[in-house]
Amino acid sequence: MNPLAKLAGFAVVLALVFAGAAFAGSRLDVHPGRPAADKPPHMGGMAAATMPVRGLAVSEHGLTLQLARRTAQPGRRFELAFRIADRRGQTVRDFDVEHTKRMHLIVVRRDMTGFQHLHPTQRPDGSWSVPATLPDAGSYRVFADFSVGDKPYTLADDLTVDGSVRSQALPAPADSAEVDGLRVSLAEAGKKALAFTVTRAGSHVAIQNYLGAKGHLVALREGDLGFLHVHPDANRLRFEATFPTAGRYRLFLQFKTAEGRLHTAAFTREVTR
Ligand SMILES: [Cu+2]
Repeated sequence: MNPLAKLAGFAVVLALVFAGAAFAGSRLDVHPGRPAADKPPHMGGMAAATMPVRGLAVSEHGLTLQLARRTAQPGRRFELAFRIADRRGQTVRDFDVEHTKRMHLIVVRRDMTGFQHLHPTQRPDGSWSVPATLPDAGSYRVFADFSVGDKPYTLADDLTVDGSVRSQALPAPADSAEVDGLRVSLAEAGKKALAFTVTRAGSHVAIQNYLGAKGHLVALREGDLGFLHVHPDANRLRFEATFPTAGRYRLFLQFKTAEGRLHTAAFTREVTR
């Protein structure tokens, strides 16, 4: 969308907000003039285009994620296939290598359980496919994270697993997590960076490279599952991540220990302003 269209759209939204406020004011005795004094938060510096949140849309900047199917059976292995289409509907074939892969696929249920990080293989027609099993029923978010022409994209769509759903509340915020007998702790947690340490029974555990860095981190915002853009550090288990808003985020940290096993530790992080 060009900036003018975006601005026009925003003006319409504002008009609707104010009309709604005026209407609410007439019934609820709220001063209709009040909301105008407070600018919407995203007008205060960071334009929508530069927000470090992606993964909210199926289509962005001319590219569209097209899942081959949007339903699956619980516990039954299936081919999770998709393609990336350009503006003319053609399948995109050329992808940049990012974190040693040309396509990263993140699958997580809407309640942020059942996290999976998959690397699909590209088929001769340019589409992608990976075998997947989703053990539990529910609505899943599927994020395709890739780069085309040096431009990063995270496009997402929903995939539903039929059956009765037992959704789980987001775990309380914590500074450490236990996984596979390891303790993973947040050593540094600022607004722009996160660093972790890994120990076993109090002793430091050596980790080896995973996807060209010391680890891989996916951070999702509670509510809309907004996908944060995160930069890994080549030498340490440290990531540059900017949290765009106050609120709770779920962090999925993946790293490989010396024996080659991949571990995923999940944390809830509360960000205040
Ligand atoms: Cu990946």
